[in-house]
Amino acid sequence: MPIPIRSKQDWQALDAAHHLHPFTDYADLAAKGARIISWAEGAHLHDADGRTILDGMSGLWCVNLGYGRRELAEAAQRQMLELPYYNNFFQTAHPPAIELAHRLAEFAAPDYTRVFFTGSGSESVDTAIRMIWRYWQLQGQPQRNVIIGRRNGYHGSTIAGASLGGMKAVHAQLAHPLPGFVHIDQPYAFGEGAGLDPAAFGLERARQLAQKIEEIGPDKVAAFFAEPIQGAGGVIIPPDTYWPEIERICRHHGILLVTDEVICGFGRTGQRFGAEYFGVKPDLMTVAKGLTSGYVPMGAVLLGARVGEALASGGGEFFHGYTYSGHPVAAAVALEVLRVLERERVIERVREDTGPYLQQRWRTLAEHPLVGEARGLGFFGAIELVKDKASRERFPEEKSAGLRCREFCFDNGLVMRAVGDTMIVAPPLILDRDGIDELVEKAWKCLDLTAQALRN
Ligand code: PXG
Repeated sequence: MPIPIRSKQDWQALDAAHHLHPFTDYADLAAKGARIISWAEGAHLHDADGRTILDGMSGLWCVNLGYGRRELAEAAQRQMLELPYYNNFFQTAHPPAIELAHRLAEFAAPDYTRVFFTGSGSESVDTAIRMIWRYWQLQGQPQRNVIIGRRNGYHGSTIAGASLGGMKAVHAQLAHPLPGFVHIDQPYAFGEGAGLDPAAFGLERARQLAQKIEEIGPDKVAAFFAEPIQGAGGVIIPPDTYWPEIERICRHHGILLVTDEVICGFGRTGQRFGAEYFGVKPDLMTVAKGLTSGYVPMGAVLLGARVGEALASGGGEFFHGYTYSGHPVAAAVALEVLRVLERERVIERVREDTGPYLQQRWRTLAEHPLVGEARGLGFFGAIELVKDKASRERFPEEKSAGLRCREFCFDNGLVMRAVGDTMIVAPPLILDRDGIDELVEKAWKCLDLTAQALRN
């Protein structure tokens, strides 16, 4: 039976009565009613009011290949008819999961040779944490179990992911953040490095890791776990000095390095992974989102030789897995995504053509009176809304500059997200030059509207 056809008002009423949304202020939502997105094609959404909206966020950083891809739908349908489900527990497997593990190992060659499948980014993060603990147990060093993350990092919404993440508001709602997760400061140059040379600031932030390791005791630290570029935290791009120094410190102390590639993976930086962009080789990488372009849920952990071989070479059973680990339908879609990435040279285009073009156009927003900085990389963009460009002074919180800008964007045909007063975009990787022009023109117009509203 198809989904029934109802009026927008009916959808909103049913939604308000029964549906608890993720990351939502329910009183706020009840007052306004949900925006109802009806269908989408390419990089554009269509809502229940009949409006067309450029999706500057690829859904939630995931629909990298754009909407309406027949080959992805057909891959799912074929697999559902052939084998809609079977598990990979208890010494069984099926061709889609095996083929995807093989193709991912080729995609991530030569450094990542093994794959563990999950159902989401959060599950990938939990899995990586379980692997880190298991690795050190197998090494005979179970006391090495502290994991270092970063303030304002985001690693998903399970209790482990939320504890590893460094979102203050999230921690405040955890009755008991898990022990064994500690945090260092983020490499947020615009917000926290004013007046400092970016290269020096990057090194200072990286060296906090060394200090933290000394403080805890090097023999107790298991891993450092971070996003190459913080996404949910506001598209925070570390200075070039940051990641190589982080890697050096991890190697010096023998601790594992994990990059959370849930957003950066599969081409958003113009390279396969964020770590590759910054020239580092983590021991583990968590992925999700772009792996299936968001068409069906799936995540994975990619393992380099150090942890991969240790886990695979025995020591007894690894008591971890999900019903949907390696789900055949998700695996079939992911295989098709990898084919499209290759056939359409999606990552190369972002690296060589559309990424540089987006960055050149995006930087022009810095000339707007409301913008303190316009930064970006690959298919990431961020702008900082400020009251005063020179001093970087922000608007008072009650002005809700970011949220107002977001509303103007929605009403004028653009999805741009607000993280406080940082406006961010991460458009589908298939966006062409015309789409990029549309994105930047709409963003400028909405900045004008926001500036006008803030004057009143
Ligand atoms: N790691 C990172 C780096 C993420 O960005 C997760 C893990 C968790 O993935 P799942 O699939 O469990 O959601 C994420 C998810 C936002 C926003 O508002 C970002 C995410 C999810 C929802 C909202 O920017 N990232």
